[in-house]
Amino acid sequence: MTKKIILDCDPGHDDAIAILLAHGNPEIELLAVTTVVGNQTLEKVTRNALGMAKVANIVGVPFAAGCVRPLVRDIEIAPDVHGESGLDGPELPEPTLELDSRHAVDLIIETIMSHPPKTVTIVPTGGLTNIAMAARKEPKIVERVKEVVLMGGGYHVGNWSAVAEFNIKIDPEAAHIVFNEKWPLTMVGLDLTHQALATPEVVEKITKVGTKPAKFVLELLECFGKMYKKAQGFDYPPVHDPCAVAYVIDPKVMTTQKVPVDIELTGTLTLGMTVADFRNPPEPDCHTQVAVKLDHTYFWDLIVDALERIGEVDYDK
Ligand SMILES: [Ca+2]
Repeated sequence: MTKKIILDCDPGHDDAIAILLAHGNPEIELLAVTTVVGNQTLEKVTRNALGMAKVANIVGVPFAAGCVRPLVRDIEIAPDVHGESGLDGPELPEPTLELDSRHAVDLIIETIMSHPPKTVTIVPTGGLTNIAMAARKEPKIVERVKEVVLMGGGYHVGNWSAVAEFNIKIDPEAAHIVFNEKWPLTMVGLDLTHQALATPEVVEKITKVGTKPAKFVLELLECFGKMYKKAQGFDYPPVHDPCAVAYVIDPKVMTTQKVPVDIELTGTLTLGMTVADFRNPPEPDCHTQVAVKLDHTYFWDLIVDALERIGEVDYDK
């Protein structure tokens, strides 16, 4: 049984690698890729997603563009981490895949409702605007999905403020909706993704793959590494988004802990914080859990394996 996912993303260096992992891993059936404003404008991240389809030779999967701005707040983008294009570093090929004519929110709803109950997992790796809109437009999706496995938040650390992570902070109202709906939700936050460092050993393994898509990933990591060093002082870049996909492939790639999580909407210093309440054992109906500890070797081996399976793609042709 493959695991059917909708990847809702804002590529983004780490989103790009999440797309490659989802496409290359045999356990995953990629039903749709949807884009949302985040690391860059909707126009730029959508172009980047389509470019990644070309790099990985993804055909027959609908790609749709979603919300151009957060529900309430002004647009905040992250050029200091992802550059002006949203995917600075490698040269992105001209996309050939055509964008689906549907709005991402409609594609998400139609995809979930047209599959049997509890078979589709939503994997958001950007702000939660599209997912919140989908839950409001068609509330039946909440019972119908298998689960939501998102990259975002952090129960002990932030990156867009002292306590808030970018994906949550840019649209906290959307995050509030998504965390409070009763679907099973796994938060793969900074606590976990800061362990997913692209170390020299990782770079060496990817170099050995030797294909054009692998070289593309190396160029992504090189640029991402420089940006991360400058922006946040990391020696090696944390590659956040594929961690959420890896959890869907095999939950054993990380440990998790059940805990209630809510989103701060009114704090003056803490807006967008994912507030996890560890005081008591979770209630039996607790529907949220957080990712805690990553198996670093297993995680990167999944990425290398996906690249090997994708094989050579002469995407300039
Ligand atoms: Ca992202």
